Amino acid sequence: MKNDFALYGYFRSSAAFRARIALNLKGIKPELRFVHLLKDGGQQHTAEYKALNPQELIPALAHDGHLITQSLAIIEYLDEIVPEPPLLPKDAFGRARARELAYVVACDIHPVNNLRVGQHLKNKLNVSDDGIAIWQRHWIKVGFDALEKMLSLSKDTGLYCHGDAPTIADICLIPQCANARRAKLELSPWPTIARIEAHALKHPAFDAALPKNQPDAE
Ligand SMILES: N[C@@H](CCC(=O)N[C@@H](CS)C(=O)NCC(=O)O)C(=O)O
Repeated sequence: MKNDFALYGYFRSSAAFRARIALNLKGIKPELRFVHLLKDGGQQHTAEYKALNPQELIPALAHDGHLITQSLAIIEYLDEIVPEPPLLPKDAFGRARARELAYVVACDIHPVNNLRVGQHLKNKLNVSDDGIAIWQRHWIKVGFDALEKMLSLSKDTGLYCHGDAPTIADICLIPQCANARRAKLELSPWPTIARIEAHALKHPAFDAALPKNQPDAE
């Protein structure tokens, strides 16, 4: 395997945070290419970056002449080329459950709270900053209420979302916890989520991926 990884990211981006955790768990140290999502009107919108990712979103991972976008695709790609430690459970039901939990965050909570959604609400629909904050907190609450039940009622939940080792579910959940705090939500209404976050952040792969620990952190 060629060791020529480069990650396009931004310290605050929770989707890039997911990719950073997966890379850390696999022991891969990519070259970091910073895409500031606010500076210059958003560097994700430059012609140079648009040519790489027509979606104008981060993260993107360059490896061995390929460019992969979408954090979930990046995570599963890394898991295939570097199988240990696995990011998905060994059994089919376990894999389905870990993906199910991951998708609650990545497909249902995060997309409606993305930067471009907030910008559209503000610039085109005249929603105030307070209105956008209410919107964001609402969708996090809806998702976390469901996730809390899915986690607390299942015997498959362990120290992490599924069992006692980190999976794709934790890789999505922990960055979303950081987003919740940025939206001024405490995690106390969701004790299982809070417990899993506290445990995960003791793992160096999660801690090193935190926004505050990135070289471009402001
Ligand atoms: N589904 C995508 C979402 C990527 C995404 O939304 N990234 C955000 C940062 S967390 C972004 O680049 N936002 C830029 C914008 O909204 O203009 C993934 O999982 O990679």
